[in-house]
Amino acid sequence: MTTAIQNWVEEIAALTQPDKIRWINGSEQDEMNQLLVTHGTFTQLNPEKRPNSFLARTNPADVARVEERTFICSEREQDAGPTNNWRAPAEMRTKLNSMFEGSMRGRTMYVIPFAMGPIGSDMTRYGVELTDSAYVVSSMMIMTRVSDKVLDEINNGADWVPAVHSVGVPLAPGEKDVPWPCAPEDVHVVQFPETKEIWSYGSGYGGNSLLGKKAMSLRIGSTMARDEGWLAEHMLLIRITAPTGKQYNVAAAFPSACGKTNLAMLKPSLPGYKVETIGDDITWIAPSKSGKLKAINPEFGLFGVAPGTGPDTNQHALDSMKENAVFTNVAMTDDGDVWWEGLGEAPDHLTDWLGQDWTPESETPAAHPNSRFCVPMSQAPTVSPDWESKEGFELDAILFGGRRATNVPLVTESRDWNHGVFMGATIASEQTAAAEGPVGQLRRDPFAMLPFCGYNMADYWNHWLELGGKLSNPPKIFQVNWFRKDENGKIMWPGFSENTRVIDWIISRLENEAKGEATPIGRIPATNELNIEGLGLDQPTMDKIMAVDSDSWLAEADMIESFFDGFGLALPKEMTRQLHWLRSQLELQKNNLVSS
Ligand code: OXD
Ligand code: MN
Repeated sequence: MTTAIQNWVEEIAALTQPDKIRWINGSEQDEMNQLLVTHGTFTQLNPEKRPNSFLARTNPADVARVEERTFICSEREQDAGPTNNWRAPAEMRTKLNSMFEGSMRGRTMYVIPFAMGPIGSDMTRYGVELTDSAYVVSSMMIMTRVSDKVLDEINNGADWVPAVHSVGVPLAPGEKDVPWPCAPEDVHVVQFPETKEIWSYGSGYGGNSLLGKKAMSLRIGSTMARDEGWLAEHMLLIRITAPTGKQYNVAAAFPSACGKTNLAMLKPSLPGYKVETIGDDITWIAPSKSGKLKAINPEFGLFGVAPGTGPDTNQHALDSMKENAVFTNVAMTDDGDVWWEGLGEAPDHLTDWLGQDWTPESETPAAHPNSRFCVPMSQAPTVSPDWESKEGFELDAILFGGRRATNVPLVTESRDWNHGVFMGATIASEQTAAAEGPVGQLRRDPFAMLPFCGYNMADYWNHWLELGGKLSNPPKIFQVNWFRKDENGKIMWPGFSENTRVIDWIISRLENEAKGEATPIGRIPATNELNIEGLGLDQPTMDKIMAVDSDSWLAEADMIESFFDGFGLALPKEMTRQLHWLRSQLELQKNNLVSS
């Protein structure tokens, strides 16, 4: 055992004062699940319907990531940038010390050694999470590779990220625990980028407590990536086989709850296509020897949004959760199975996510809008046989998307890498239930990384620009939007499986077969280039789906400018240049002059 880890465990135990310390080696899944059932945190689902699967109901105040309580504590405020909550490290340490003092009293502190990425890959990074929550132990065993081998790697000199988590509810001797202990008033999710440390307090919800995921793989990950010359991204990763037999690796960044898992498990609607899942939420990307980018999924499981996942939207996801699944805040059927909005017709009676009776007449949803399923990646029927490849997958294309009712066409190809970075930097999306805050409001979510970038977002754009400049064969970058609405508020594009048609066009651009049509915002499919056969969409609707309206885009350019202004001098000049170019092209289009 490494002395460094041992010393750290003892130091945190001295601070948090748990009753017991338990080292986890990856073999404890069943034991933890049974413990959680006994404790009342888990309800075992009907084994005949869903073997070895469990439902957790959280405290109703602990259901999502809490962005206003997520902190980046870099030495200099400007290194956190205007999109992060910054606190001075010393001030935060004092606060954390008093919050964590005695916070594990009456509980067991679990020591979880975990790997993000296949153990032994040069792209993999290691971490150790200390937690007083058995729910976190059970979920970390699904979401990450928990193993003694991690300690061996660390013993052999690998770097590791220390992560401390407490639900923040110490127990007095003899005090009875509640099924879902948490301290919602005091939630803190804290990252120290310079020392690569994570501290999370007060929440058991996965996005705040499974520290290998957002905290390590994205917030600390992005700072490691900046320092070491790679990219840690909020992206899905898929391998597509085209009818020609040729394979393409594609990564795509969409904000939370905007369909990454659906695209990651796409059931192609066009004959001859096949999509294999490599990852659905996080992708780590590094330059390859051949001047391309190669990518891995550092995670080991899926932690997907349940509502909206149904036979028409994502049958593959449903197939992945037939057994060995942990559900959180979904509804329960009278025969002990799960249900959520979007799964099909509602049964006459359910127990809702709050544990109350529910009928189709009820006015509240049966499942919380951010309720989740958590299953091993290997259970996805679409999982690539190579998904654990240590070498990674060379990327052919990167997609950026968001949920946009207006302005943004179905698909747009960037002119080049730098323009692609501008596209990523200017993603906006209507807010969803994955984080606290008003659902539906448009917010800029650059690279879908707004809540996940561990340093100044403007420096992050610069890192992307610099990295791209070093690649001899960078992937092509596209923007997609499945969510454009007509004047009656109806989404015009059928989406889901039919997104294969967009992929089909993207591949024909990669092969230089389709020519596309240049617009001020990039290249869109020329009329007849997108295969819409059998969709029943008429040309006027397609025109609306693809339209690039000069006036609305000039207004969008103003919005982008005020967003960029917030970054002050840190904003890369290249971003301003791209914005000028966009405006000038829009003016040309508006005046009916030729655009490039
Ligand atoms: C997630 C999120 O849970 O992005 O993946 O919030
Ligand atoms: Mn996510």
